[in-house]
Amino acid sequence: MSIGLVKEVDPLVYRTIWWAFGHSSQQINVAAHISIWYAVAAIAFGAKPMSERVSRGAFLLYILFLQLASAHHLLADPGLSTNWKVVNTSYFMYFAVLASMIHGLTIPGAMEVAQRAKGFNKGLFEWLRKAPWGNPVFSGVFISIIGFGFLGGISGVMMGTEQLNMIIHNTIYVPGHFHATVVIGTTLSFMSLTYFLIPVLFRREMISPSLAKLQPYLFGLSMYFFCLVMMGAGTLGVSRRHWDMAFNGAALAYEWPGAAYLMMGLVGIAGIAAIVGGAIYIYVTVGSLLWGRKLDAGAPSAKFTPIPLTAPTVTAQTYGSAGFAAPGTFMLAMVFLVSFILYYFINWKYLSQLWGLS
Ligand SMILES: [Cu+2]
Repeated sequence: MSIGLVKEVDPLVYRTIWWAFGHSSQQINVAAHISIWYAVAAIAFGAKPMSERVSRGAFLLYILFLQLASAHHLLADPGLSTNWKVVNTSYFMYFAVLASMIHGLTIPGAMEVAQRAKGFNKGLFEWLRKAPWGNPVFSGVFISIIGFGFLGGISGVMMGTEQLNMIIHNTIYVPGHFHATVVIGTTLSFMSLTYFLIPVLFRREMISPSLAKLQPYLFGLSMYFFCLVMMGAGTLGVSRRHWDMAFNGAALAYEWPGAAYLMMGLVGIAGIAAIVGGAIYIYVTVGSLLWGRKLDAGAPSAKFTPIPLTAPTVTAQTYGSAGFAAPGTFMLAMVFLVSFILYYFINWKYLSQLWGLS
């Protein structure tokens, strides 16, 4: 524009290109954190993907369809047709959602198969109960998988539906959603992997194993709560990108229900708890790099990382039940499906009450 080649920029074209790059760049970290989940299944359990071909196919679906989800940023923009919005965000985007659900099924499924092969074969969930919950490499990733799927995934599909988007567009629900995908999904996964990398790559013993064990729980679970109350406040309509939700002193002030203020207060408290979790992470990791006992090449330390050995020596002859290799994971997937359907239809009901047609 300054050298006179372009006369004017159509804001809609600008926004479409902006989000085509802006949303797509988020997929780099999503692909990385999903890869970390696969890596940690192998590191903590010696697990292999249930079907490598299906997992590769899911990554291909990301490449083909995740970028189209960029359109969800434009759902409230005038000038784009409803058809264009719906085709992008409510048809093509679901192929990307399918990919995430495949990863979300096959990674815990691979963990279950590996655990069952080691003999943790009782009932639906012995494999999960006897998982190394004291190992931050595993606990962080598992908290990440559940939070990314249940909080980030379900809310993402709701938001991507053109009509339902009108309930929460540009409210504080939006940061509630993306803290579930990016902080619980990506940040927590990256944190978990560093607990493995510090002894293996940087050859240092962790300085404070008990703090390292606590950290994913404190950070992850406070972020669960943070996202839930933020999405709750957004459902009531609290706007984002404004320092004063009540617009005090404005000519058209708005009275929020008390619950909106309460939930925004809880966002602050949960945020402080998460910051403490983040500070512990920095202390443990940077501290281990600086002051952790040096591990000589090839010499394993008794304290290595807080990873207890989980594998019993006996290998089960058969495992699984009713024709399922991973029945516990299948059960978890059904819980996910029911939550998904309920939440989706509750929001349609809510929309119908906000916007009466008669
Ligand atoms: Cu986006």
